[in-house]
Amino acid sequence: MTINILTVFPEMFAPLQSSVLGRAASDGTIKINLINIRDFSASKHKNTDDYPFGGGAGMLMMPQPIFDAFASISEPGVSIYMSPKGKTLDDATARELAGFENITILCGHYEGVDQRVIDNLIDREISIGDYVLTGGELPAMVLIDAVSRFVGGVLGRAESALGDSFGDGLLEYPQYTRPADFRGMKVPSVLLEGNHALISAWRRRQQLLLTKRMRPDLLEKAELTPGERRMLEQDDALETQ
Ligand code: 4G3
Repeated sequence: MTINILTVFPEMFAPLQSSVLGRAASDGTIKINLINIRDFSASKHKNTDDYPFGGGAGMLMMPQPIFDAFASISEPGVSIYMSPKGKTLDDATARELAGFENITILCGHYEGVDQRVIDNLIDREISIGDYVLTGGELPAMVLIDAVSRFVGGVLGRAESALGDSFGDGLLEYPQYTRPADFRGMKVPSVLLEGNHALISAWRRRQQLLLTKRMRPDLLEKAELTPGERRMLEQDDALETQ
């Protein structure tokens, strides 16, 4: 997958060279193509922003440098603007975007971009949550990380995205590693006894109880058996562990 990123701060994307995404970039599984919008400014002082028509606080990114930067991309694929007005990123959107061979992400700064950019160049507006940041760069990195996990060859067997949280619409069960007793804090005994049917049942129950306690909204969409729905109705089942 090729990910084109249009930004005035390409240096902010250094974290993509680390860890799992750094490996995916090094071995060519994911190609990151950073495009500095400022390089396309036609003005003497290489400006990329200007005052909004009609007045108001702050600055807007001008259309010309963004249109010219976009036109320099040979295969933009699906184009995305990171925006507080966008559809909130979720697991399903990340999986869907992982199916594209090319994506192009526009990062806005100041108070955003001229509306003609969005109307003429952008396929989808995506938000990472209901808050405003100083730029779209951190949201773009969040999107890239979430999408990359579903691109074939990015995660190894140990990191597999298949069985993890949200795949089944539920929160992940609690996990423990050695020692079995750390300063008197004990690992639940069922996990030490080697009965895999009991372990699976315990983990499923933990997922259900934790999701009901922390994110009851997720239970509406999750696939639960009638027995599981009944179990969650009982008030005395609400205590986890
Ligand atoms: C205001 C995206 C700010 C308008 C971008 C762009 C948060 C998100 C910006 C605009 C951002 C988000 C840049 N902040 N919630 N800042 O995904 O069009």
